Amino acid sequence: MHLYKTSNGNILKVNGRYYFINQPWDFIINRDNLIEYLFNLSDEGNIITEAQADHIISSYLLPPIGQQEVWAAGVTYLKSRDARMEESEDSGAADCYQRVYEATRPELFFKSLPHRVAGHNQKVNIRKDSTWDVPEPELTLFINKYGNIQAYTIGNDMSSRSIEGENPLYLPQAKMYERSAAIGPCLYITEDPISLSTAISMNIYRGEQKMFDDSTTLSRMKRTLPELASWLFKAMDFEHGAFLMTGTCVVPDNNFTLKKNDIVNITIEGIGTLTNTIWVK
Ligand code: DO4
Ligand code: MG
Repeated sequence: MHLYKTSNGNILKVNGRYYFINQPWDFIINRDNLIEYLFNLSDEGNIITEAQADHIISSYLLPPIGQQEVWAAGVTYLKSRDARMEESEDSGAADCYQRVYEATRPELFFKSLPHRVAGHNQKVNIRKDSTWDVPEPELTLFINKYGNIQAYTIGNDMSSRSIEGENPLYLPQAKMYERSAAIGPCLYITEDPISLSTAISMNIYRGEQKMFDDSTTLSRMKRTLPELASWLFKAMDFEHGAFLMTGTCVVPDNNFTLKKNDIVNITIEGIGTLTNTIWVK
């Protein structure tokens, strides 16, 4: 099932039917057995037509986040490890990416407060003091306050490769700035954990021209999703739950950098497509 947050209330899509859910977002999502709760709500529910749902979603959609922090994992795929090692060759720091890829403890970093997060069809930024910028398509987990994964969404971990490549200690500046994180378009809630054969793809358009198009599957991830969630919750409480981007596995060639007005589309099978336009901060 899919849960959309809008400024006109929340919309639940279950088995091709749409329900209007007028409860506060964090109250709905931050619980164990979210799927059961939503099934029960749809039983009692306020059913609406597909046309009504389409209108609300296309006019009033918000990122599917309340008071949660957004965190991110890094170097969880070989592809990401290799890209970081290449970009940090001159700084002499390539080795730290190799070591974190192999270590028991994953790389986890704070990404964004909710008010800086962009949603579907909104702008995300590249920094004007950066010369090499990429989007990072990432499966993103919603983990409730008990540390249990309850839902999935699509994340874009916008990153400056020039700033991180200069020195890994610049990671917070490469990764955290206004609208450097996007999530959406909705939460995807499933009975079973998401399948590792799920496809994740990204394309980038500059005007009519397709600049990049690639896809892979989640099976290439080095770590498990519960493992990443448990590291995040090891020494921190999240009263409202948290979002965790799980690392990138699709990286444009080294000669590619984003430009203003580029359009980035990230698709994860079963969840949908997250589209963002590039802007400059
Ligand atoms: O080490 C830097 C960040 C890595 C990252 O964001 C990723 O692998 O997705
Ligand atoms: Mg990333």
